[in-house]
This record gives sequence, C-alpha cells and structure tokens, in this order.
Amino acid sequence: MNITRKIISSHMVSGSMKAGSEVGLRIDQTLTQDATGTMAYLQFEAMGVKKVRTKLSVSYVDHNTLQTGFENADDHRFLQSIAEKYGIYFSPAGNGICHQLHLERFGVPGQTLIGSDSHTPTAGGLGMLSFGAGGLDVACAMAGEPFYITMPKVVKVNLTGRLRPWVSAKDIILELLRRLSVKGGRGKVFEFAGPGVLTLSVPERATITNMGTELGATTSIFPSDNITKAFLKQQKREKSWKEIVPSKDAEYDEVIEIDLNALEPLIALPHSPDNVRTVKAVEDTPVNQVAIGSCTNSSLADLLLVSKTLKNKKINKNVSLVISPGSRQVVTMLAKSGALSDLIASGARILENSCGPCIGMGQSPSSGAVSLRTFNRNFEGRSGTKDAKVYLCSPEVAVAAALFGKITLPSKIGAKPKVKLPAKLDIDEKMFFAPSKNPGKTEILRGPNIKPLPVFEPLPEKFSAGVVLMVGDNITTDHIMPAGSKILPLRSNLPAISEYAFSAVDREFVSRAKASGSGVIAAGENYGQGSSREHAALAPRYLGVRAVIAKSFARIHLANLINFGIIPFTFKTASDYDKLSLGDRIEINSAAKALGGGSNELSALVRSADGSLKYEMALNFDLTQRQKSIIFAGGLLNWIKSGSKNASE
Ligand code: MIC
Ligand code: SF4
Repeated sequence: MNITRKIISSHMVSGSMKAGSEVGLRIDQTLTQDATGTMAYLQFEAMGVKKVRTKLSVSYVDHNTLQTGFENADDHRFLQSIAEKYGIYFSPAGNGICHQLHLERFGVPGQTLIGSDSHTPTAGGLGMLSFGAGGLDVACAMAGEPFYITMPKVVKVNLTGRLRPWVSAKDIILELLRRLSVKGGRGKVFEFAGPGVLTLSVPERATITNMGTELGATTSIFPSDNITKAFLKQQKREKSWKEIVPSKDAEYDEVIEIDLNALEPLIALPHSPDNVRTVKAVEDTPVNQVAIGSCTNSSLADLLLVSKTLKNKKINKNVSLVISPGSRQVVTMLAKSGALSDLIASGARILENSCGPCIGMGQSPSSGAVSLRTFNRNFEGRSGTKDAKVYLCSPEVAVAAALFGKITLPSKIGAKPKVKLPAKLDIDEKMFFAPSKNPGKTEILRGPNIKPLPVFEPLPEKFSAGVVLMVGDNITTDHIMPAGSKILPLRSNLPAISEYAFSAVDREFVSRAKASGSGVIAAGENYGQGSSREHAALAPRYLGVRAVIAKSFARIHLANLINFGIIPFTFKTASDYDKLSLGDRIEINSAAKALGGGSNELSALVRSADGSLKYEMALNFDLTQRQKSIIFAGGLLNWIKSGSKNASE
C-alpha cells in the first residue's frame, strides 16, 4: 500500500477504498482559524456536546488580526472562551499562522487532521493525512463524527535529483500547477516519493503540500522519515515521530516524474496560481511591492535566506517589502540570531505573524501595482486592490525583485548564501492555552456582532427557483464571498456578510436573489475553487439560493453546499448552460422523490420569466444516500438535530 491508503485504512469507519466511493474517516485532530472558527464553534455549540471527542483540537487566531473595530477582538474573546470550555487548545493572535504552528507544535505523522481552512494539507509535510473542510464538518469531527471523503486516486509524484541553487520547493509545486492546472488535482491525493524527497526539509515539503490545495487536490502527503524525525527532534517533539513510508511494492493510480535538476525559477502570473511561466520569460517587469510570508513560505529557513541575502544591502527605492513571519518561534529565532535587524536595516517592513496581506488584511498594493508574493493565491482583487497584478513566487525570486525593483533571476544576486538552521530552537509553549479543568465555570463571551445561526427550511416538495446568477469557469470562493479587512470582520454575522455575496462579480446579485425568493446559480467548471469558507455557501443560502448547476465543482465547496442544503447539480449536456438566461425559472416536481430514487439524473423544466416553457433540461447529481438526506433536511445541522442522521445509519 501507498501511504495514503495505509492511513485511510487505519482510520476508515465506513465505505470502501474503491476510488470514487465515499469513505468515512476517524479524525484524530482538528484545527480552526478565527475567520471560519466562530461559525464552526457556533455550530459545535448547537450540537450540544460537552467536550471535544478528538485526540486534540486547536483553535488559532491568525486571520482577522487587524482590529479596526470591536468585531475581530470580540471574535477572539469568544473563541478563547469556547476553547476553554470545550476542551480545545487556544492559540491567540500573535502566535502565528495556524498551519506553520501546527507543523511546529502539534502535527503527528500517520494521524488524520481536518481544519476549517483549505491549506490544512500543509501538515502533509509531516506525513499527516490532512484535509481542508467547512467549519460544520470540523464541528462534526470535534463531536466525534467521521469525516467523509470521496476515495481519491493516489498519484505518485516521483522526485529525482536535487534542486539547483536559487531554485526552491515553491518551484516544484509551481511546476505541478503549470502541468496540471487548478483543476488537475481534483479527486486525487499527491503522494511524494523517490530519491528527491530526501533532499527536502519538512518546511520545504510543507510548502509543496500547502499549495497542493491550488491543484484542487483532496490532499498531498510526504513520507515520515529521518528528515521528519530530525525536524520533530528540533521542535522537542521527537516522541510524536513515527515512520510512515510506502510498502516496497506500493501501487499508485498515476505517476508523475519531476527531475529536480531540470527545474528553474518559476512564477505564477495574475490572476491564477496555474498561470505559470519561467522567471526568465517575464524578467525586467517593474515591481512595486514584494510580500514575503503566508502559510506557504514563512518558515525560519525561508526568512533566514531572505535576511542573509539582504544583509548589508538596501531594497530598491520603488519597492515596498513587507514580511510576515509564520510564528512567534520564527520571529524569536530571527531576533536572537540578528537576522531581524538585517531585515529591518535593508528597508523591509516587518508585519505581525499572521496571514496579513495574503487575505487582504492590510498592505493592499497601489493602483495597478505589480506585487510579487510568496503566497499561494493571486485571485483578482484578493489583495484588496482590484487592478493590482499579483504574482506568486519563491522567497528567492521575491528577494531578488526587492533588490532590483523588477522581476530578476535570483542567480543575478550572486552566490546563494548558505543557510544553517540554529542547532537549538527557542521552544516556548506558554502562549498556547490549555482548556479549563473546570469548564462549568467558563462563561462564553459573545459580542454584538456574533449573531445566532439561522434556521433553514427543508427541501420543498415542488422546487421552483429563478436563475439569479450566471458565471463562468473557475469561480473562486473569493468571488462568491470576498475577504479583506472590511468584509472579514462580518464572518460571525451572516445577515451582514451576505450583503457582500458576489459583490465584485455582479452588484445586483443580492437584490435579485432576495426578489426571487428562491434562487439557482448557473456556473461553469470548477465552481467554488479556493477557500474552505462556508460563508460562500451560507450567504447564498441565506439569500434563498437552493441549487447550483455547474459544469463541475471544487471538493470543499461541494461539501459546504450540501451541508447547507443547496443542491449541487451538474449539467448533463454542457451546452444547456448556454441556453439558460438570468430570470429563467427552474422547476422540479416532487423534488425529494426525483432526487431520492436510484437514478442520478432528473429532468427539470426551464421556464422564461413570463412563465412560458422554454425547454426540458437533464440534470445530474452525484450524491450518496447520506448527502441526499442532508439536503432533504435542509442541511447538516437540521439533519443531526432532527434525528434523521440516526434513522439513515
Ligand atoms: C484563504 O486562504 O482563502 C483562507 C482565508 O485561509 C481560507 C479560509 C477563510 O476563508 O477563512 C481558506 O483557505 O480556507
Ligand atoms: Fe492565511 Fe493566506 Fe494561508 Fe489562507 S493562504 S491560511 S489567508 S496565510
């Protein structure tokens, strides 16, 4: 068996390991972050469970750390009190980015982890089988429920050779994105193997598994070997180490070969992580901003390289260089080694250890600016500046641009400085707060911006809904429910945040959806790629959307739609998309019967706005019995509370 199948088989509680069928997995650990966490914990509270039933659950605050009003601070306080009461470890703002911290302090090879953040597969760098999920799925896992995935195909990515100087782990994942696109990983796990694996440290591996998310992959994973052991030892967690390697005769569904020697510095151009070119091809493009950090590239090794490269130099006068370290440990080590003062002296602006500019929490570039970022996403407008041109690259390429003021091959800096990690790291766990031993005494602290969960109706017998939006391919969750410093503080307030749904795509969407009463969204391929934010399903549902008809869906968003009772249909005939118009009405008689039968196809009537019949459209749905009954109940929470869950088991 390969590693993926080994871990799945040791955690499987239902289903079968046949690619395409549904598998229920026992989850050992969960993580949440603040922007998705408040909703997840409101849902967990609604389940009435006294204490988390996982081996370990951690609640991080790292996204909404710019406190421009009371909202974010209230959320942080709420999260801390919830954690204390329900048996969850709490990592306050200032500790760092959840994925970096989870690698350093909590991840365990061979265990399963789900997190309410799409980049949870970062822990795959440690040999952990980890998935991004909606907050409600994480809440269920905390309540001891299994997590369901479609059994993925396992792709062996066979790495040979060794990276040349100035070429980095980021270039490996950019190469995969170049070859496979943002849709290429759907339904697959990328398992890294081959002699090249031994040349990569855990933070380098984590950069790759982190950004496997951008391929649309179910997850990505590396073996847990002596390099993993050394990393854990350095973090004083050697006891958590366990060897996880594939069997000698392991089989895979596909094999991809990458010769590390042959790679050169790569860069993703605006506005998609798969729009990859060689750095050489876009050399000399003037650069206005360089941002180094995010859960992809904010490790100590990354930032030591940047500081060594900048030592005794000044950044270009036309560039604003911002750096957000991944964790308190990273900043402490930078400070102790003197690297922090080298960074400051070079002209860099040091930010808080948090997601920061990656999610548009400050540092929006100037109008039309070119911003080079070591991050993982460059969707249009995500930086907070609609017409900014965001490129994604390695710290090596980023630092070269900061020095030269234009995109430059990093080899032009000269010899690559040698980075040696300090033999001893500063390990200090005092800022991770353990749950209370006396939870009865903990009061949950809510602020006025934390609104109760809405109650959703079950699926009506006759489905009749207007087409309220038509969008194309690769619509991201940033299109559906934008982030940024203005909108993120509303994550705990569904009525308020819903007003921003699709705001950058179609300003009329909200009023149209409200007027329609019940709505349908028609979309192209890979609908809902990107984040795990369930607000991208919750807000449309709150505005009356009951179905999305797409050419195909991204994994986490599909699960979120089902969890909130939105039917994910696919067009049987793709050209039916072209026949639809805004304002058409879709009708399905005896909806529950049509969905509930053995077939995965039904027929819907499409009527023009004036009520006349336009045509009949065949719709597909690929849903398990469990998913169907969740939709009939109007969503997962209703399903759990109504007892339909027990009835269908
Ligand atoms: C992101 O990178 O888009 C986020 C912000 O981390 C999201 C989670 C969120 O929307 O809160 C993610 O990747 O899941
Ligand atoms: Fe935070 Fe950016 Fe990573 Fe999302 S991708 S978790 S916003 S650093």
